[in-house]
Amino acid sequence: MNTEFLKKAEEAKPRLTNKSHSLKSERILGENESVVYDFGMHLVGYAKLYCSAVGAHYDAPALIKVRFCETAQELDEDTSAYNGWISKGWLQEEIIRLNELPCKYAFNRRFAFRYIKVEVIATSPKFKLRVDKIAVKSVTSAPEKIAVCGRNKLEKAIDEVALKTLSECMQYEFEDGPKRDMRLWLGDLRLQALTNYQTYRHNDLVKRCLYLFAATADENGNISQCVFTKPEVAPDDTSMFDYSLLFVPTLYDYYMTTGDRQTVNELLPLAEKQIELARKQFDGNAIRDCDRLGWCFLDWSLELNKQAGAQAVYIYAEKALVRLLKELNKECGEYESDVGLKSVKAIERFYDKTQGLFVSGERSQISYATNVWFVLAEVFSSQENASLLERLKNCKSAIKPVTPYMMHHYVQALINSGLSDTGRKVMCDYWGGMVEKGADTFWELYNPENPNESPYGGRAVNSYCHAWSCTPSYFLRKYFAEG
Ligand code: RAM
Repeated sequence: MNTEFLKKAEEAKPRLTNKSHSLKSERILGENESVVYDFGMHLVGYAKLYCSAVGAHYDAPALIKVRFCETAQELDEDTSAYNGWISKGWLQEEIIRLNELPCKYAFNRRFAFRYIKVEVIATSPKFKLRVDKIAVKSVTSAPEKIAVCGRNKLEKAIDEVALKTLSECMQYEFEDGPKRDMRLWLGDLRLQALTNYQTYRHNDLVKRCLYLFAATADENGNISQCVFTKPEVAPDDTSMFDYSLLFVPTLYDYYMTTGDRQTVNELLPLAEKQIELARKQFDGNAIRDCDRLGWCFLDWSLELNKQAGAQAVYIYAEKALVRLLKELNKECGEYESDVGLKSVKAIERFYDKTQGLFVSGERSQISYATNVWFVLAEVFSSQENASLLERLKNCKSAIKPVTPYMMHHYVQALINSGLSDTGRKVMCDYWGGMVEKGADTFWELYNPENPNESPYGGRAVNSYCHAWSCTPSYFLRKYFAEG
């Protein structure tokens, strides 16, 4: 652990502000009866239940089950059927005994929710239970309010939900999702930072997160995919090819926004290190494939082959490094020539001239992920990229995005290729689809063709307020502000 960097991260730790919310109720619940409380908006915070016994003197503890749900659909989810590979521990439900009544029961876990469902499992024939009040203290490190933007009702609604999504994920760090995993991931951070620069401008929070990643890099300088901060700061023991590399453009964006030369000078060697380490994955100038799940992320589609997309992310990151070095008036010749070689090789190895699309892996798989990242990597001109994106749209077999993370990159690729209007429409259709389905905050996974999409083996653990889906607020301000 680099203690100097850790100290800098801790110095930039924000204060959380909190707000009180409460709901009163008269409902009296007998065994197997339940009630749902709707707070009318998504909240991240700490809840207290005020309960009392109704009837004769209570002669047994009341046994209740309390569920916290981010969306109305989640209320209908049969959580007992969830058997996926991500821990059941994330399910937001508790079975508790109220030993004395009346009582005030405070949950010590922080929850993310709009709805709270209270179900009585057992009382006794002598008494029933009344939940008199639920009080919630919600928390965030986002500054108060940002004016909503957009040229029509739908865009304004999308912006409002996106702003709320980002602010709910702004805690002591930029969390990926306040329901799960509640921690700092690099891919999410990059998009949160971009959106933050256009909205809340809490730039010290970005700085803190950059230092947290830097402090926890391993002895070779490799940056982990995510960082835990409780009980103390620690890196995850795994890294992903693309996420480590994305440290570079995240640092570049931070510098271009803040001009904070001191931070950037301190973190620059680590940015260079990510490029150096990523080179180990190459045979000459072409990247090797790898079948370990999660070696490179790109998107949460389990059938996606990551080989070619990984090379595109490498080129994208190395170009960001070249730009950053130029900004700092530092030598960048070696990176420039390397990125040239890797780009030529990428076209030779992965570009299928007949189809006019990039293909990946042994089976020459076509996907949005691969092609979009090559557009972002700018191995072709913007005009050529525009035609490539047109061919991609018409390619029926192309694997489509399943997360707002991948959709963000698709919209960005359209904008960069001079197809802003299409980008805006794609954004409105995709994020607007979630708004139409009642989203108060945007989701981790959204596949309009499959409402049950989940890479985890069940959507009960999906997060419905997820950092990487906040970027319409970035697009609307940066590219679509006028007109
Ligand atoms: C999910 C996390 C996070 C993402 C990783 C790759 O489990 O919630 O958002 O960055 O996957």
